[in-house]
Amino acid sequence: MGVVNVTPDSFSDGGQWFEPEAAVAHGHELLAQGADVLDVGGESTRPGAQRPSVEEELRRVLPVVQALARDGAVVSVDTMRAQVAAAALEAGAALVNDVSGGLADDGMAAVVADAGAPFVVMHWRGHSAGMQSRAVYGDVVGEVRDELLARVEALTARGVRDDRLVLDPGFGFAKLASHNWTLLARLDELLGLGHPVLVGTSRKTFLGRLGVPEGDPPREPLDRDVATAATSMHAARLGAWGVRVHHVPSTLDAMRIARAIEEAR
Ligand code: PMM
Repeated sequence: MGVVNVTPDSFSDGGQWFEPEAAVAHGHELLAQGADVLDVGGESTRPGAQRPSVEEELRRVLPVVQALARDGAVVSVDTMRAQVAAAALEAGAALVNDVSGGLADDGMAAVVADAGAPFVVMHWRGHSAGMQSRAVYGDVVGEVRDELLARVEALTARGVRDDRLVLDPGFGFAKLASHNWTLLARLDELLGLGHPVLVGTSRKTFLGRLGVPEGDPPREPLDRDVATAATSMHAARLGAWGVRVHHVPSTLDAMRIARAIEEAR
């Protein structure tokens, strides 16, 4: 899954593809590089980011979803708002990716249930402002699993089909670096829940801290693609359904290596 952020302020690529034409061109570039799905989002979840209005979010994502879907791309819309999800599905999006797993907007369950669209349910403990104060776990894997399963139960009770749900541990969302590493190490426990799993580690801060002395700033987001390829390859080898990345060629190369090794066994 290649990321198309139509935002002025995303942490790793904010502003680069803010104009619809640039975002559409970037989507085409990701497809040419080998992405299977394009994830179009209009709201940055960076800690401290201001939420755009619904109108502004619609203005950002709809033309991009529409153009890419019309050109034959499988498009996912990255939104926490039911109204944006509904409009994007109408405009040709094939799936909805909600970092709040339906918690941020009570209307989301009905929209995805009615559309019968696949729905990515990410583990979430609240909006970005202050989310790191909620990064408190006894057993991070057990708690993420139980909280995701609670979402599955709530969503299926609202009419979303169980076989439409994709689970995502939500790397970096209310997680400290150690939580992210534990979730990666024990990803098999989430993969065993019977739902496809999406993994989004791309360019996240915990990767930027690798090999950097304590107290120094993390590496820049654009210098985290090799690390992203490595974590994505790990997830894919364990059986993840998808990996969400900004730089497709590096991760695809890692996937090819994983496959070549597998085939040579
Ligand atoms: N991470 C970001 C945004 N959307 N969606 C899913 N399903 N999983 C993620 O880990 C995730 C996401 C972080 O923001 P970015 O687009 O700026 O990388």
